[in-house]
Amino acid sequence: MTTSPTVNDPAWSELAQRALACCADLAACTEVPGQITRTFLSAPMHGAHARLDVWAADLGLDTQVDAAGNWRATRRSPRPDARTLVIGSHLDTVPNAGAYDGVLGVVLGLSLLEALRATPLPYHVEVVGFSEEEGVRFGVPFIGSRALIGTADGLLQVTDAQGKTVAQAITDYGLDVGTLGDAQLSGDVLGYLELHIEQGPVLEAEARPLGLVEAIAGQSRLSLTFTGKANHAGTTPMRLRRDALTGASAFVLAAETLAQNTPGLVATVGSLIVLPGAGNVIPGEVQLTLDLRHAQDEVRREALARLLAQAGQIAEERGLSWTSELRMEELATPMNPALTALLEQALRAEGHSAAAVVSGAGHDAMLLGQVWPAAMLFLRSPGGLSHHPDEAVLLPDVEAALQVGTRFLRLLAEEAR
Ligand code: HGY
Ligand code: MN
Ligand code: MN
Repeated sequence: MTTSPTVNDPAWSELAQRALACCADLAACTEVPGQITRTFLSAPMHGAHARLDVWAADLGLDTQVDAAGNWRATRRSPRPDARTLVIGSHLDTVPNAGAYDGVLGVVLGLSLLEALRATPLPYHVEVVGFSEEEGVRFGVPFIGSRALIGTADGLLQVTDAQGKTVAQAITDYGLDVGTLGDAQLSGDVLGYLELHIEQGPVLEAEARPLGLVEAIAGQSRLSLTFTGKANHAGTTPMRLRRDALTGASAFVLAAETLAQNTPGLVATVGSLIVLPGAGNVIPGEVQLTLDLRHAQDEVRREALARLLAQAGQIAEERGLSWTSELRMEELATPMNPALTALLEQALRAEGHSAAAVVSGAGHDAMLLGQVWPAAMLFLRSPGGLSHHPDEAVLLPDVEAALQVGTRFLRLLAEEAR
């Protein structure tokens, strides 16, 4: 493509098809054959990086993998004092994931540079594929984007289910954890743009291909343990039991009830481990996770306080002990007004609604947005489905995102001149 395609130019469709083909290609980089599962610095991530390197090389980009495992490709501006626009998303996935959550945002960053291949820009562009946003392997999300804002050091000793630390995972991948500081974005960052599937039902319900993100909901992620007494399932009368699972179940339902009765609050217990886990043994211990989110931090924090009080009450009534650990809290993050206004201008210029949406899903933009101006563009999620192998995206919506994204980069170039 020598110049940017015009609106109905079939080149947009070709570019969008190439992006989707690249997502399909990356889906093959998995820990579990037949599924898409790619966690922090697992072996298949090497394959994902290698595939992206091929496209980046074709675009003449310099690529590297930083000490946090982030894949990074830079297109340098001819302007010596240029600032840097970062375009990115994450390359890790949840277990048995879809092919677009995170990955699409990295690939579309390259697609936008392809669309503007012949257009000199007054700013550098760095496309980043973050190494860990989901928090699956270590129970702590955003390791990759924390490294870019310089706050990943405190995570190096966190351990995974096998007792391996983040630092060891970095070393095992072939990276030098001693250079983690070099991963931090230095210099003059113009801002951060993330394109991502909505992962929810709003755009589809409003028959819109794209959405302008105004803010990202805050979230609390905890692990809780309820401890009772394992005993014989056949000989122990009900009145003498201290069943950790029935207690944990009461807590799970309490979380659901609170969220159902609090507008805008979502509460999820996504993982629950029952020990010792035998059918004829009364559960002695249950370990579970709690994911709590809301667009207003005070509502989320108050809900969390109420749930922890209920956990204590449930435990007391049932003769259980319990512990809880806050694994992560991210505050609700408004997107940057100026950068978002430019994205809104690009949406309108391309004939799209610019009605804003709040993201219930967390994104790397929550971290980058703490330090630099951040903006997000959503693509419609058919069926509102995500974190599921049937997660999808529509070719025309990808074309629309490329047209709006290219327009945004041009508008930003005019501002940056
Ligand atoms: O869980 C989330 O909010 C995101 O998909 N990591
Ligand atoms: Mn996700
Ligand atoms: Mn994501």
